[in-house]
Amino acid sequence: MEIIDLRSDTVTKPTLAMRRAMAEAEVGDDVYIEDPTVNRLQERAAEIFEKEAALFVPSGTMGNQICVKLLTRPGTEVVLEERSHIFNYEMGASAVLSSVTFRPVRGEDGLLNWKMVSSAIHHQAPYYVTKTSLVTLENSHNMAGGSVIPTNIAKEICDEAHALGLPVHLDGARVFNTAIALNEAVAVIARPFDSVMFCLSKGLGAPVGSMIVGRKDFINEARNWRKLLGGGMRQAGVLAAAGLIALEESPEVLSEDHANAKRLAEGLAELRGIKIDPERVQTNIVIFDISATGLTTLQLTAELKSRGVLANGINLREMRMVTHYDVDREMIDQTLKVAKEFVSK
Ligand code: TLP
Repeated sequence: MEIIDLRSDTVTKPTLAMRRAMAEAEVGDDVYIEDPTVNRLQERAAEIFEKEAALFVPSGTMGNQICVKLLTRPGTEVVLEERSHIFNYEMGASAVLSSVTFRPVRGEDGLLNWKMVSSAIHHQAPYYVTKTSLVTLENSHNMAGGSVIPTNIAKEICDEAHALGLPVHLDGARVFNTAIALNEAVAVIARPFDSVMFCLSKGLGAPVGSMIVGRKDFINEARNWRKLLGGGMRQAGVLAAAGLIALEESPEVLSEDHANAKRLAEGLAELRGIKIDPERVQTNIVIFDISATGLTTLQLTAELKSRGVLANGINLREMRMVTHYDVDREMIDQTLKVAKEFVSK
């Protein structure tokens, strides 16, 4: 049975070109900043994002957490969206590493605007109120169905936060998907942010790795923290080689994943009991409510799995399916066929 894995775009396997590049990669010791392939990847990332410098890190989580560490002070608060990855899926790392608390805000479809953010910021509050030190945004927003923040709204949040002396970090794990959806360069999306983390290992298809981009002094500090966290990776050029291919070649094919996600959402919307508005699917993530089917997400996950389709529930009501380059259009149609068997029309 062919397995259709829609659990995440993290499941993508490296392409043949990536594997070849990995085999042939020129390497050195990256802790000495002597791995030519890692250095090249970092230079290219900085160039593409039009930032001063970049750092290759083992994971998106480490990238986000290093930025939170560098942009906050202990005993302060981070304002972010309620469903964001930094808040929900990073093991409370910001509490452990940065001694900060979170002030989550509910966005509309995951989207925050300045009014929502400003109402959560503690700026000129009395001394005994926990002060805000950082705002983070997530674009595209994973658990809000891959929704996208328009650049003017993100820019307003950044500009206003900066006017209060607050930095803004972007969790851009899927910022290349955002760029496709907005038809804008990632550099334009990244411009107003102090730091950006993006992942090579999601839709871009690299086996391992994420990047932080920002100012040179910031990246130098980030390198210290990467080492402290055990992320000094020595001959990491074998990974960076795949990352370079992901960075150069994958962005242009992401639109196929978006078309597949749209098709999937449209098909699911026709099934009785499934609630999803395909119009809201802007990138490669499809989140749908199955509560009216009478099934729990645990039950549907098991049923789909028994027919070769892997997907995850994100709670008892909602399932998430993520498209990526190892899933083609036929597999989407097969997924819909399988779903129809369990959910009456
Ligand atoms: N997301 C994973 C899970 O952890 C939920 C997934 O399957 O989508 N920011 C965002 C927005 C993410 O979606 C993720 C991973 C990360 C950061 C962390 O990246 P990694 O997994 O490399 O630490």
